[in-house]
Amino acid sequence: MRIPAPEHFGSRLRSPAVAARVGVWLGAAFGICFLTGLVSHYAQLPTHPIPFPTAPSWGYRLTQGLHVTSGMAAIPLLLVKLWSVYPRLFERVDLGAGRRLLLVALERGSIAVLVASAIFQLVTGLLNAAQWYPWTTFSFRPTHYAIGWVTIGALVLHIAVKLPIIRDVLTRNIDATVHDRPSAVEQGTLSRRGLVRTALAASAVAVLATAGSTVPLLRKVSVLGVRSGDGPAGVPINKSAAAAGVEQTAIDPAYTLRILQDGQEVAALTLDDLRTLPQQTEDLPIACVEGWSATGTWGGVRVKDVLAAAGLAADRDVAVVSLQESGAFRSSILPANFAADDRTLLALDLSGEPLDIDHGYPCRVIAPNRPGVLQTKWVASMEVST
Ligand SMILES: Nc1nc2c(c(=O)[nH]1)N[C@H]1C(S)=C(S)[C@@H](COP(=O)(O)O)O[C@H]1N2
Ligand SMILES: [Mo]
Repeated sequence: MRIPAPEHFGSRLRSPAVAARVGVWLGAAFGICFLTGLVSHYAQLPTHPIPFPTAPSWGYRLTQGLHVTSGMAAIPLLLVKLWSVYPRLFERVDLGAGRRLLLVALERGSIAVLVASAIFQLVTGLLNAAQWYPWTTFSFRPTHYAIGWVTIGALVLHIAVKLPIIRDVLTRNIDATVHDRPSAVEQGTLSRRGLVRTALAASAVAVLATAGSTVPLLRKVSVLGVRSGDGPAGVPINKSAAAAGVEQTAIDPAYTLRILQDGQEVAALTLDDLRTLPQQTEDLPIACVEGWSATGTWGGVRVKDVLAAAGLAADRDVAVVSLQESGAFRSSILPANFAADDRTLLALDLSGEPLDIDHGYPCRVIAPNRPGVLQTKWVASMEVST
């Protein structure tokens, strides 16, 4: 088998003029994805050097919707961009003196890192949004976060290295032949402009196919956004009571919510006790890290009122633990500013009805601007440390 050389690739479509134009959109998608990813990561840290805000209540819904959607938008763009530059992979470089060797190694190495990390991010993100977790050897969030930095670093380096060419081709007509391979010839009927438009159209389709999981109006066209609107009271179910192994414990008539302070139980509240406390209603979204979100009308007791009923002030972080006995999402930390917020509820009702067991009966956490993964269901205890 013969290794191909760039001149074996004829199509004029494979040109820096195309790569740069698709690259502008791809860069924007990666930029949005990176920044919103930082927000999501920070929101999920157990402690916050700078408190994560509780307002606006829809903030995380917006940033995480953008995160998943911009990642989806990037997939077709990356494929077209890789296709357009792929012949360069086979370029033989005249290495010459040592300094040139170093430069070439750096350029190629940074592109290898960029391509590998970008593909890793899009594939793991896509699988996560599809709720398919084939990985058992690494945990998603820290890995996706770390590789996110690698990707953005390699991207900034790549743009800096290519800036002269990028500027040159973007200021010229897309059909100008500067920077083209000499072998590039017109083939077929698709024009460069047509290819760029096709890439953008494919990207728009990817957006529409995903965005319906957060934007109710798009639900019908969102073939990938299957989750929104499903589930009891129109709110999707992430993990069912059966999957969490709480079918018995959640409906146990002897259920009490345990309130602890430094490991000591200070109160045990029955469901009736919780119903006797002042009730609040709040419209708040569940915004899953996987990108889907849905607003519910939640009824229940303010967390600060629950703590007050046990004689505790809502001025510390609260550790919330579920009846669920194992699994990564069985507990969460409710930061002090969230515990103190008037809209943060220990929800008992959704849409005026007692919570469905799959939504967290007998009670669950619902707080504004909080990642769905931290909205702990089937709450067994809340603990304050002093
Ligand atoms: N105990 C427990 N609470 C949980 C989870 C879980 O697996 N176990 N999943 C979380 C995630 S990832 C999300 S998005 C929300 C979804 O809530 P819902 O199923 O009521 O829509 O619940 C959260 N609370
Ligand atoms: Mo989630």
